[in-house]
Amino acid sequence: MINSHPSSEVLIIDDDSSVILGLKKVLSDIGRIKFATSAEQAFEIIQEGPPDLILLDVGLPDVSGLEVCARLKSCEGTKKIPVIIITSNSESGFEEEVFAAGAVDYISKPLKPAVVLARTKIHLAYQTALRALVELAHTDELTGLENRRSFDERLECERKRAIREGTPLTVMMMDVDEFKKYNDHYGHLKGDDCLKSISLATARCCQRPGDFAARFGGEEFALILPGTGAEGAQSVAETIREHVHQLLLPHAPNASHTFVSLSVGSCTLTKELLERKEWSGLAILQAADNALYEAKANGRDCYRS
Ligand code: GH3
Ligand code: MG
Ligand code: MG
Ligand code: MG
Repeated sequence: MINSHPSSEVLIIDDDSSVILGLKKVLSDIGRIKFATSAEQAFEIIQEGPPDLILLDVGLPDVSGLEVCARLKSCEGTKKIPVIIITSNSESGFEEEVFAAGAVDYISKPLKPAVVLARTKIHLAYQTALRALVELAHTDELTGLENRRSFDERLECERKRAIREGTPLTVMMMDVDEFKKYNDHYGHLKGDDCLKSISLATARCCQRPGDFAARFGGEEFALILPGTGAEGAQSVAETIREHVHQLLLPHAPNASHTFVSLSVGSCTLTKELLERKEWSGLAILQAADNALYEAKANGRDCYRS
């Protein structure tokens, strides 16, 4: 079984301080325990940083625990935090209400320490496994960059944001020049090392908050640069190309350039372009890819937009 993360954080929300003290003792080995005695206090704590799990008493002084749970589940920033309801209510129909509010489980009062510990551990371990799975599904194995799936999701999100907020958006495609020759000369393992070095150099050049770098596939990389106009895009492209030049990776003897280089193409959507027509993610990618094709046709090792 997968264990919970050792630094898991559990928030206990209960107005009965003896329950909080008891739970703190039972859960002390799991990680950090925070507590709140009212819903208001709980929301303040959650806003500071979402916990990994919430143990939530139904009978709170200000609002019902079920209402708190429903509120957490309706909010984007908190809906993924698992909530276990603590209750002394054994009326029929209550179980249904607990799950309808979005809780993952419930524990009956009087609390049995072993049961609380077991259920908490199970849900934390599930959370840890889920997080690992999501990360795995979004990461390129070879380079550690985001993968194509992750790129598609982010592009859709940033495309909508750019339309909503009228801010520019740049998408950049980068392709290693004559990489087939590199592989043929040095072999695939050295080719892989080369792709890793280029990824690292690329990631180092995309440090602005919101910048996003992915391995698009094969020897192609793609960037999403929200809030970046044409001038900024050119600067990023030239910086990355320069960093890759500085790696001084000798290319195959039959390649046209002495060192490994990148061709880069980009598409910048300004407010005006976004207003003129509906841009799908595919159309943006196509425009960036056309620019990349132009860079290739222009002799490679250059940038086109
Ligand atoms: P161009 O300048 O026109 O882009 O030429 P190119 O040789 O780079 O383009 P082409 O599409 O003909 O070849 C891409 C090469 O990239 C072929 C493929 O073996 C190599 N490649 C793709 N993915 C990987 C990978 O994960 N590892 C390694 N080592 N090579 C890869
Ligand atoms: Mg209570
Ligand atoms: Mg290619
Ligand atoms: Mg190539």
